[in-house]
Formats: sequence, C-alpha cells, structure tokens
Amino acid sequence: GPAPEAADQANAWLDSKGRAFGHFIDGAWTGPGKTFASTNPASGAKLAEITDGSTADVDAAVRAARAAFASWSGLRGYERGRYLYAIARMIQKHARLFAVLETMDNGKPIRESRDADIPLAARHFYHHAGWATHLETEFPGMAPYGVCGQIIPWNFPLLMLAWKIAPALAAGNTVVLKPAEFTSLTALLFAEICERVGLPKGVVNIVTGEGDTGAAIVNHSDIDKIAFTGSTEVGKIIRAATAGSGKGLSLELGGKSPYIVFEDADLDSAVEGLVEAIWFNQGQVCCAGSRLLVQESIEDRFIAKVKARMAKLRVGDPLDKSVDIGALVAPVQVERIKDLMKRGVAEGAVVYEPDGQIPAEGCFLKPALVTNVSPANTLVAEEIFGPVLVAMSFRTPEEAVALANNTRYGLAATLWSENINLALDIAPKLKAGVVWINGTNQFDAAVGFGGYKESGYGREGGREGMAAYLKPLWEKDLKAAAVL
Ligand code: TXE
Repeated sequence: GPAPEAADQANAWLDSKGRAFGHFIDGAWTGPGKTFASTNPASGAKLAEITDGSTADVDAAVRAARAAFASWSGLRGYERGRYLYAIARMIQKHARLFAVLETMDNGKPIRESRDADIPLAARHFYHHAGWATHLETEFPGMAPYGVCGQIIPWNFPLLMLAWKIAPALAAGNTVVLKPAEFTSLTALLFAEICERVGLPKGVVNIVTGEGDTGAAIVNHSDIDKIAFTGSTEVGKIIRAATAGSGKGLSLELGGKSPYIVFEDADLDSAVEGLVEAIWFNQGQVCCAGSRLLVQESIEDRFIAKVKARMAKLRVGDPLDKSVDIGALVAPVQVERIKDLMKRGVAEGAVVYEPDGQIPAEGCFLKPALVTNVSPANTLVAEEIFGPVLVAMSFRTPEEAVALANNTRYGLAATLWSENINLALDIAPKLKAGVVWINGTNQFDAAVGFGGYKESGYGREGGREGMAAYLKPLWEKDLKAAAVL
C-alpha cells in the first residue's frame, strides 16, 4: 500500500493555503469568491474550495496581461528564456509535491504523475527556454500575438498547462489560463512558482472556474489568441464564437485512435504497448489507442494474450506505487462511460472484464475489452475517454487502413509489424497527426502534436508549436522593433 506519509506534504501545502483559493491575477492572489469544491476522486474527500471566476475576474486578468505585454515582449529572447529555465528548475525541485497533488486531485496513478506528467512538464519549459533564446534568428519578422486566453482539460493538468504557457511565454505573449474545474490545484501551485521565480506581474494569470469562465475568456474582446484543449463539442462552440473576431485559434480535441496489429508483429510487445495505449491514465487520453484492429490470422491468439494481461492490471489507490489503474477524474465521467457501455451492449457489443475486486467507493472502473462490434457501434464511433478498449479484426492491410481511417477523428495511430516495408507503406496512409510504429504514446517537446478532422487543428510542441504563438510583423512594427 501507499506510504502513510505520501500525501502529507500535499496536505500541508493545502492547509497552508487554508484550503480555499482565489485567482492569481497581476502577480497577486485575490480572495476566494464564490467557490466550488475540488475533490479527490479516489476517496470523495474534499481537497479545497476553488473560486468560480466571473466575467469581472476574467476582465481583471486580461487587463493585467495587456499591461504586462509591452515590457514582456520587449525583453530579449534570452531574458525571457531565463525565466523559463527558472520555472523548469522549480518544477523539478518540487516534483514530488506536484506529483502527489496531481494524483490526489485527478486520481491518476502516482507512478504516472511522477514519471510522466511532471517530468514532461519541466521538459516543456526547458525546451521552450531554448526557443526563446533562438527566436530572433529562427523566426525573423515574427512577433507575439499579445494576450493569449488558454483553456485546458483535466486529464493532464500540469502538462497541458506547460504545453500552453511555455511556448506562449517564450514567444513574448502574456496569458490568462483557466484550468479545468476538476483539477485546478497544480495550476495554483504553478502560480506560486511564478511568484517565486520573480516572473513579472501580469505575464501569467490563472483564473479558475467552470465552462462559463472559459466562455468569458473566449468572448473577451481584448484577447488576441485562444488556445483550447478539451471536448470536440466545446471546441466547436469556441470555433463558432471566435469566427470573424480576428482572434487566433488553436484547438486540440478528441480522438478515437486506431491501434493496428499485423500478423507478423512481436505480439508480446504489442500487448505491452496496448496496455500503455488504452489503460494509461485510465484511458482519459486524447490520443488513447482505443480501437484495436488486429489481423484475423492472429486474432484469437492476440485477444487471449490481452485478456491474460488485463487480469494482472491492478486497480486501486492512486497513491500506491504498484497500482496500474487509478480513479477516473469525477463521478460524472464514470456515469458517462457507463451510459456509453450500456448503449454499446444494447447494440450487440460483448464486454469482457477480468475477475477480481476494485475499490467499492471512489471513481473506479475495471479495464474492459469490447468485442462483437461493427464500425457503427456507439463504442467504436464515440470517444469513451475511459479504460475501455474496442476490438475489431481485418484481413488485408488495405482493410486495416480503411477501418483505421473510418472515424471523424484523426489524432494518433499506432501500428505494429516486424516488416518495416509494410509499416512504412501503411503509416502515411493513416490520417492522423502522429503515427507510432512498434511503440506508442511517445511524446517529446520537440515534436509537433495535433490532429486532423474533428480532432482539431494547430500543433503543440516543436517548431510548429512555436509558430502557433507568433504572427508576422507589419512593416511599421518592424521599424518600431528595430532592435530585432
Ligand atoms: O470537457 P470540456 P468535459 C472529452 C472526453 C470527455 C468529454 C467531456 O470525451 O469525456 O470531453 O469532458 C472548459 N467555453 N475530452 O466535459 O467541457 C472546461 O471548463 C469555454 C477530451 O470535462 O471540453 C474545461 O476547462 N470553455 C479532451 C475545458 O473546457 C469551456 C480532454 C475542457 O472541458 C466551455 C477533456 C465553454 N463553453 C475532455 N465549456 C482531450 N482532447 O484531451 C467548458 N469549458
């Protein structure tokens, strides 16, 4: 089980804040206003009260960001880079506190927050500190947008914050960021880090709240660019709301990514990859390999291996280092997943779940494997965003490609084959922003990530991700910015 002291440091930090948070605006903390509770989904215990940001709060944050913009964007790139390096080091220094807090707030296994979320967030700031120092040579004639409004989801709270804030700041933008209502805590700890490294006031503003607060950001007239990661439904609303406003926009939305296993694949490795693809973070991953497509000749053998592996997955206390599957983020998500499963079963799907107990209380679900489905089944067509894998088979590589692309999404795809000619022939035919061969869920700050079709547009990370926070300078601006 978890070491009894595992949560002590995070609880001490929450206690030191009185377990009630306001916003971080213009380098200062507002008092808590009208609040909602943030709970630990593994236990149902209340962690803190979070302020539900009003239109006036958003406006104050935008004004602070606007006021900070001239001097922040006027710094030389290497000077901004120094702040980003300092933030990266502080995330590393407080990595354990960040990891435990993230796990308590979100329910994800501590092994994942410790080994993935937090180190990748630090890496993102290091990487973009480098970009800041090279902007003037790598992006001549480009300038920051101005004030960026950023709205993020709850599945990778600190990491999504890093994906948004690091490139925005490197480019010289100032930001107003809203974390998701279920998971505001690491964003608030991050605000404290901005204070500690002496980031100029107003450069980063964190406004907490629910969808209405997000809408207030989207609709604010003095914001120059919106960046959103979340559901396709809300992405569509935001696209409509910003159309014709002149605001820049990037959207990273849902997915239903195929995981293709050819008959000549190394099956044991493909099974391990599959565990990573669909059960990492309880399946609450936009690029989750949630649609298994397996070649008919090996279908029975492969499915048997998957079931045997599923039986060994440990579901339980996310603070326990030996746990593979923690809690889902909130009861509403558990209900959503159960409803989708009911619909799928009514349409003919067969569900396999391994024997064994899972905690009776808390947002826990067993890993599930769904078979006997056609492409029209709800569980094949809809993003489930939970620990649910759907499996279908194919006969020929052409059929695999057709099935893989038969989706309104296009975020990621994985394929397994020991035949490199086949792999390299198939990969470019998959309509997905990223294709992994004989591996899965490989992320790096240096590589652009993003989707096609209803998975959104724009890229985060790498050169494309930097470009997404820059726009061409007009001639008069070029003259004014002669220092470039
Ligand atoms: O997402 P929302 P929800 C998918 C996934 C999940 C489903 C529902 O399938 O089951 O969406 O999740 C803010 N204007 N993904 O309802 O609402 C909200 O406060 C502006 C996939 O939690 O999209 C939060 O900060 N902002 C996804 C953020 O949007 C609004 C990750 C995301 O929440 C808003 C999350 C509005 N009108 C969910 N309404 C991925 N691709 O990773 C809400 N928000």
